Amino acid sequence: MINQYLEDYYNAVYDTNRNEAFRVIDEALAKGVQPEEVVFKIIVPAIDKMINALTTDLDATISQHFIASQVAEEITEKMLARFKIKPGMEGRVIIGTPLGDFHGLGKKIVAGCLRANLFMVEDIGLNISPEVFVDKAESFGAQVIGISSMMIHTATGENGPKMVKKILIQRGLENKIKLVVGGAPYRFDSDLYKEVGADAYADNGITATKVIRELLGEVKNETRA
Ligand code: B12
Repeated sequence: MINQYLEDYYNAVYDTNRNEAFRVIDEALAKGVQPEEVVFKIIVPAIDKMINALTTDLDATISQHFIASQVAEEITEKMLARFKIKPGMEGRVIIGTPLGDFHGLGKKIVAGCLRANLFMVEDIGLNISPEVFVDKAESFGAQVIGISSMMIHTATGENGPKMVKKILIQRGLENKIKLVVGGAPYRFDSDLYKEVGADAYADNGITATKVIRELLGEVKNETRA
């Protein structure tokens, strides 16, 4: 039954038909599908499928991905409120784009995937200065800062991840708050994250969840030691 809903939901977002996507989810819930199942068995696999479609299907477009991520985020937020286990169990993450970078879609998808996997996520928006990244991480109690850079200069420049890392070190926070990066430049050079001082990198929302979970494990071990 769930696989049918997944297919219907995916087809709806693929056709950028928001109303139909919401209708499919409402019907699934009415037929007894649990909020957790909606997120993990419909929403997340549909995003995953859309990411694959973008790279393999020449007919898939960025606007389809955009609608898919917006709908996914809205539904995920509604479902999280109905989860039996409350969000935040996995840890706290802030995410944003660095100064000069207004590409917000990748960040939104990663935030949606993390929320769907029980992380407490604060999306701090676009064009964020290094100081604000660290200030917000401290005030939110985040163990991980995520920076999404879509352009080479915002990934490698002095006002991006490099400066965030420098500030973390200056404030003695580098073992308490880990830095993870993502976005187009890192997909072309999978070692670039090390050059910008990040602790890790991930190339999509699903792998981001895995990588951030590992970083949280490191923070817990280092805080215990
Ligand atoms: C859509 C787009 C735009 C839109 C952005 C709309 C929006 N609201 O986001 C608009 C039209 C506004 C735009 C503007 C510009 N763009 Co543009 N844009 C793109 C495009 C086509 C797609 C980016 C995108 O959304 N990808 C889809 C998302 C889902 O994929 P993703 O971002 O990679 O995210 C995934 C992973 O990377 C990962 N991830 C992403 N972030 C993070 C963060 C963390 C922490 C983790 C773990 C993982 C992770 O998970 C995500 C989900 O799967 C790219 C081309 C490309 N192929 O990337 C150019 C591109 C990024 N743009 C480019 C340029 C040059 C510009 C402009 C300067 C153009 C201009 N002359 O005005 C401006 C700059 C604006 C600015 N200052 O930011 C260049 C950058 C070139 C470079 N070498 O630096 C690119 C590569 C196009 C090109 N080939 O020239 N752009």
